[in-house]
Amino acid sequence: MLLNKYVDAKSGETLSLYSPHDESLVTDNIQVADQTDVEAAVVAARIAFKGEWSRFTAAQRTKVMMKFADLVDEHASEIAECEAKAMGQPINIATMVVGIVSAVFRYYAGWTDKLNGEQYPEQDGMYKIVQYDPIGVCAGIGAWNASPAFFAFKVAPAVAVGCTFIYKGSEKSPLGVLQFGELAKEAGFPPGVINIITGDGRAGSMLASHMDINKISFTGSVFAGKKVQEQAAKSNLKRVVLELGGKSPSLIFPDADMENALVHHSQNFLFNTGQACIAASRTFVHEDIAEKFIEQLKARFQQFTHTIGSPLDPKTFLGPLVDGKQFERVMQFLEIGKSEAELVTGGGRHGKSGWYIEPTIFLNPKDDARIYREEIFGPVITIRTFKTEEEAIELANDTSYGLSSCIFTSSASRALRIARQLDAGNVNINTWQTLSPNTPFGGYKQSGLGRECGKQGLMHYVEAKTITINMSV
Ligand code: TXE
Repeated sequence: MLLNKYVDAKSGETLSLYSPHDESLVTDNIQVADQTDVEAAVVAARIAFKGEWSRFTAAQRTKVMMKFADLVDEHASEIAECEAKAMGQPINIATMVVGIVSAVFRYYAGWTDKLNGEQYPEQDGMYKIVQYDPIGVCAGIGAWNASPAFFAFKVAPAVAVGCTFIYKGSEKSPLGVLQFGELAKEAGFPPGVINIITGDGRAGSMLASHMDINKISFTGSVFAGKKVQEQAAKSNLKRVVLELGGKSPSLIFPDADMENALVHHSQNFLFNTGQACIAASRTFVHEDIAEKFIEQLKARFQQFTHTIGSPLDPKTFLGPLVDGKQFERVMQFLEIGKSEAELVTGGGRHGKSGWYIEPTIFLNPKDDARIYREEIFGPVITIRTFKTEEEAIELANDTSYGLSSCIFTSSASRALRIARQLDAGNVNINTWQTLSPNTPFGGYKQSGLGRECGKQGLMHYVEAKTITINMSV
């Protein structure tokens, strides 16, 4: 989507998309952007940034952002259907994800006239003002597991402060995001403000290394995230925000509400078929309640097997994995896991067609087990037991990731005592990870760099400028 029009890529190359439900062809016409296409998008974004978009008042930016949010809500079912067809996200979950888009755009539409600067009284004859300028032309690269939401987390704060944007969704779920191009035009965004390109890692790499892009925000694997940061440094040192993977811990104490813990470790863990960076896939349960918890969780996982179905069926809760590559990857982890831990339930393919996996529980993985150390990104949870609070904290923090974490206890003091000691950007007490537009989301350690959502997410799209005035002349 360039200058508010859909255009074919100059590359002439296309990608095909197959349904993860039955491997049927969804489309063979996903355009693959090449350097010429990326260049055209950057030029359009730069012209808009310096031109018409810079003349929009804050109130006018708010107006088009709010209109965009309304249009997204009006077209939620079509957008959700695109996601269900492309990556197999159950239609009800996909519709919920689309709801995040309008919520985030409405939240940031409220910020357009509230990012005030600072003023410092005259000292040593100098009067100082700090103002926040929009960074300029920004780019975003998204993953496939919540494509519309990743678009909103990146584009909404950027346009709210006056930046312009080039967005590339994942080649595994490009269709929903492509709908936003038409809606942005209808909402009143001038040509060049929001540009959407499609393609794979090559197009992403062109964005990360482009000399006239001032900032890039990436959601995806640690491997690709490091490549983006490397390319950003080697090109023009563009600013970088990375939202990467996780292998998040969850601690369950004897005084936890058992039903609440079971719901969160079954239904909420299996949400999106476990394809969530925030999934607490390393569960630690106190030894006093372990046997009962594991027995009941096993029963829940087996019940959820009956919710597996077509992504387009509103009754489906568990859909297929996004594609054959992910399916093979998770199946490999299942086989490896059988030699690294005790298989409690699941452990194989569900059915004979489509990328469906049985909800799986592994118990007591070895400390160096791959299923315990690596992000699997599927409906696969590992469980270990612990005796003391200190041991639980040590186990929880023993990972290269630091995205999310959960604590299940009825003691507020214990919850806060532990929360302070967990190396994670998000700590959830008696609940699962919930994303909210007004609080920062991001990870410690190799789970990322920077934050999205909240004021912190906004500040990544401005540069602070200190103006000093000599009051003696
Ligand atoms: O991610 P990739 P994939 C993890 C999860 C998953 C694994 C692989 O473990 O199994 O990553 O998933 C673009 N320069 N997460 O293959 O490869 C690519 O086109 C610039 C966790 O989907 O990271 C796509 O748009 N861009 C994560 C995006 O990066 C590049 C969600 C993501 O692709 C690039 C997704 C490059 N060198 C996967 N290589 C989360 N945090 O939720 C690829 N891309």
